[in-house]
Amino acid sequence: MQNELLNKERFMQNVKDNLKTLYRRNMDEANPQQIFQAVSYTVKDIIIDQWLATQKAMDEQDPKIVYYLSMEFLMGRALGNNLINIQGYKEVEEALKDIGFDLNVIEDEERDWALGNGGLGRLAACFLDSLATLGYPAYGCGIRYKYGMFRQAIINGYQVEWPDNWLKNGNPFELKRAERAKEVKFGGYVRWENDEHGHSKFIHEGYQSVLAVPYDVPITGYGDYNINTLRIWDAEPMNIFELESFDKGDYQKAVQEQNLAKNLVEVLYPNDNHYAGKELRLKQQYFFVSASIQAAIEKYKKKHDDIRKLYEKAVFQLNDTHPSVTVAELMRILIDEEGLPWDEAWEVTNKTCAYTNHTIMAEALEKWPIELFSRLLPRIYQIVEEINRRFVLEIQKNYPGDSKKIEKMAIIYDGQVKMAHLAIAGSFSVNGVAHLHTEILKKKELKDFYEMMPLKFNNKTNGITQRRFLLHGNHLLADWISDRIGKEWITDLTQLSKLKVYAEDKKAQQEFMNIKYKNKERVAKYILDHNGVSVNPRSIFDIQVKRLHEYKRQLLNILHVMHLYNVIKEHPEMDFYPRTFIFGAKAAAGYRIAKLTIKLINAVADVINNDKSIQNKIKVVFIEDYNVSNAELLFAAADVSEQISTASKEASGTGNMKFMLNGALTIGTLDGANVEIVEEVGIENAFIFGLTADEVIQYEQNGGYNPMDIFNHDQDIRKVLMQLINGFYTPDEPELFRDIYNSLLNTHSTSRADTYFILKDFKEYAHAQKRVEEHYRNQKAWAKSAILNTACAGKFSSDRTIQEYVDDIWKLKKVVVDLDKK
Ligand code: B1N
Repeated sequence: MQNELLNKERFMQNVKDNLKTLYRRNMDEANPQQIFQAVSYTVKDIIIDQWLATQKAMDEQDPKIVYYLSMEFLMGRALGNNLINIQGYKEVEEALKDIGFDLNVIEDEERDWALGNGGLGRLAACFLDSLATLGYPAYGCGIRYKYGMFRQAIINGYQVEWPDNWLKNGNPFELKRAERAKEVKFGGYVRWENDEHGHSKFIHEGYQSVLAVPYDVPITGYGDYNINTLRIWDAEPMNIFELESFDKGDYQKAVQEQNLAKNLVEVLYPNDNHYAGKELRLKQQYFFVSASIQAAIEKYKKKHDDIRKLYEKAVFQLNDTHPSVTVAELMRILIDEEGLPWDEAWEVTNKTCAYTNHTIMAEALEKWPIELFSRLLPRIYQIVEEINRRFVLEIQKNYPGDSKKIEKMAIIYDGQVKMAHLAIAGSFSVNGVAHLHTEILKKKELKDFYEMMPLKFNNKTNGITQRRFLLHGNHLLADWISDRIGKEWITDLTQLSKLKVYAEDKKAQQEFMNIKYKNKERVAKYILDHNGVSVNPRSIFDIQVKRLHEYKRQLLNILHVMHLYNVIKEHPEMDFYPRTFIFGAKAAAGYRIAKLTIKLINAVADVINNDKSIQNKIKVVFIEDYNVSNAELLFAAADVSEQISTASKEASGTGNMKFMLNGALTIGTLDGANVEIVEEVGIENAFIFGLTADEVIQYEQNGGYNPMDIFNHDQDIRKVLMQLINGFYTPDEPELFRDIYNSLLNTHSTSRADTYFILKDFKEYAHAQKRVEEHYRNQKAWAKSAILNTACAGKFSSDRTIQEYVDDIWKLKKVVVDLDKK
């Protein structure tokens, strides 16, 4: 085995032993779930030694640690990934095959760890993978939701949500650390008291407590022996015993605390790029932040007495504003518990916190009503008030007499606590997630902050881990690449540029397209099994998978499919290259128009897929329950990657990078990281269309545009739009898609017509799609572009992103792990 810790015979013996201890079964009596559990425990045993060795090395070397604070970690499955990272995948696959089991089937027994919504949560997971692989000391800090992202079923074309009871069969990789539990306090009131030296002190009383109990999960890095930790917090009641006796303690309070603990971590809020303002959400935020910061400080104090130097050993990276209450919680601990004066506490806080912004969507901005915030977190609110008072003085100093600046920049204004402003004021670094996004932050969204503190601002273009999204998700391509350029790309993705010499090589082109074909066959089978629809792997696989959101414009895609269908029906003789349009998307449970868009896609699919007259020229498929695991299959099988957001709205995107890495060509707008993708691969190897970010912003500042002009003058578009309201796709309910029609053409109380410029970009999109078809007809030209997409994806490794965070923000040193010392 490549990993000398792994010995095939010993590995299988351990699997057998685990089967016996866990289930009293022999191999030949075990079912796939039981094998999954037994194999996972065996892998965990191997990992544990390396984990301990890393812990020990950390203890000795006492390095600075990054704490990546995030409400979401969209991990996907652990088993396959861990086998890849400890370099034992192929060997375990063989060993299982010897006894008649398929590792793929065993992997499918694991539930996805869906502790996140979409890009933001998956980014956090990719970062953990890269941090461990590069050997940097890091903790992921999050919440152990009992129910993760809901599971989606499509019933009669509609999305139906099912609870994601992911822990039902237990989690073989987690470790409960009851001894590290922390108390977190909510509510109550605060009063002053003088201590023995006559200093005034805050006393917090009448609060409710919960016990935050950490579960540690090992994060394997590829190759070397570095194992980091993801620490996710569960909530338990503090005073469980009081419940059992009526005369002991405060029964009422005990019941309340019991309920608080039960509700706190029950479920992940299924909103992406949207803030709902729910009280429980703020509780979740403070809960995991307080527990994580307490644990970090406890760790620091084991080795150091001077809390004023905390920043030398710890940095708190805030994954968007969701954990930005960190700024105030750290101040609270430094002042109330560590006894620092305000100025010193503020200096420490400011040197320890850093903030990443992930979106400019106005509806995602977190603003808490003062009433709610101060009731839930009375002491934290006092501190925020004082931070705000001093920050406003700062603004006044910079802009004397300019009350507009205060209005725009204050942390507390208009009855609300603005979490982004708190995060910016309290951090030494503020970064965006792609070049264009950071420029928009500086010039528009956060302009005032940028002007007052330009040095804080920096860009860190997102990335993805090639270990999961190529090495694990696309074995065939991974092997093909390694055969040509060696295996270094696994930990240095820039090596892929060595593939450029194969772009025009006939044999290489053939092989590359054959691999794509095999991956398309795999997805075709998945679609047949799950959707009962048969699709042709020789057709162009055109894929849009991501959360459903109006700004991502799945609607543009499906309206264009409707248009193509019209054209084919009108011109049956026309030459048309067969295409399979694949969608996958979850809509937030309360997002009406998004859910209606899912219904539209499925209604269109029903009609088109069953129309024999078009001879399978178009198929439309909606992948149910899009998640990290089926995403891995889809990226590997894509010819065309749909990245068609309204320019300026998608901060970065990361699916775009996963498709590119697997050799898909992008059809997209100049938005987010698409801009950088095109920079790397060349505009001739992508299909770029539509308004630019500057143009969109221009229109927005002038009150939009008039979609009616387009409706009146463009017959193709008019025909498609009329089909939304004439029952063409849903004869029983002709009015079903009226709201979509209205969103495109009518001005509403809440927004302009066609807020996302779908009709404005339609013609150019259709034209770009024609270019896709022409390009695909020339298989050599296509193969060349596809190879170049993979060859030019080197920049988009999260290893590169993490190295930039380390160099510019975190200033970490690698931990050297000596396995013999375990
Ligand atoms: O973060 C990703 C980016 O690649 C995407 O472009 C961006 O849309 C995504 C509130 C969010 N931004 N904001 C969120 C998620 C959950 C929530 O409750 C906002 N997600 C993104 C990684 O940078």
